[in-house]
Amino acid sequence: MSAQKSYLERSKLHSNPTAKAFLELMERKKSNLSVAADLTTKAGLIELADKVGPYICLLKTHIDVVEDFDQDLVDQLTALAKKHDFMIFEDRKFADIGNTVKLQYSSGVYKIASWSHITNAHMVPGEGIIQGLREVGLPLNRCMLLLAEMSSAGTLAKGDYTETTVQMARKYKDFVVGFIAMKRYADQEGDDFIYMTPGVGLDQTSDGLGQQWKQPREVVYDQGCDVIIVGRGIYGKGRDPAFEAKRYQEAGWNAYLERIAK
Ligand code: BMP
Repeated sequence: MSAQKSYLERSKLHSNPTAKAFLELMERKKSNLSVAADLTTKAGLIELADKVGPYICLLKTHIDVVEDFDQDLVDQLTALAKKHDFMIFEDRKFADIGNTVKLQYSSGVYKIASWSHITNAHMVPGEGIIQGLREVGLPLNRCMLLLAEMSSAGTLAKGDYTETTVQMARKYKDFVVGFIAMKRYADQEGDDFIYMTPGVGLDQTSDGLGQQWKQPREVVYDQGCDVIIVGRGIYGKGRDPAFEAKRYQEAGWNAYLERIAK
């Protein structure tokens, strides 16, 4: 079971170079925290990334909400990723046919594939979506996650949909390295998926718009997931992002240490 292995042990066996580097980074930095930086200005996003940078393994962006996006934002985020040693995950949630997602991933204003180490997609269109993204991403050493489940109330991503998503990930595991999921699924021979879980908050349980927040320990220790994704719990109104990021880093890492010691 990969849940019982350390990130370092898993990195040694991983076949995807970016997933391998990501697992090494988590161990080196003692962080399984990803900050969901849903900010709408370039200055705000850069300031947050710089403040939380020392505590995170992954910066998760929604680049299309930034009102004054430009190439300089990408350059600055890339420089901050180097300075603080984190990776970037554009949470694009692709959901179209293979040919269209190829264009959305490689081209347009954002050129996501040129800077985002990891991206993700819904399986609604069928496996062509993976094939399209893979054609663009694999030569650039990128990788992706599939949304197998969601954190929001009433999500349709469950049951057979989740199971088929896992099968598709197994079929394309040179490029699909993990899931957005609420729990770890049963491993098969050769599986080592990275499980990332949004909807994590130490102080609140819901936002009135369907989001459901769980405790880091519940996610990492009880459910066996690898990365906690935290947004408003860190940058929300009145919060000190560096202080909160450190708090979540410790909570996530302690839960991981407890898990591998099981
Ligand atoms: P917050 O911690 O502020 O609720 O932010 C959660 C982040 O994770 C958001 O960026 C959201 O888009 C993302 N997310 C989620 O909340 N649930 C999912 O199932 C998948 C997500 O990507």
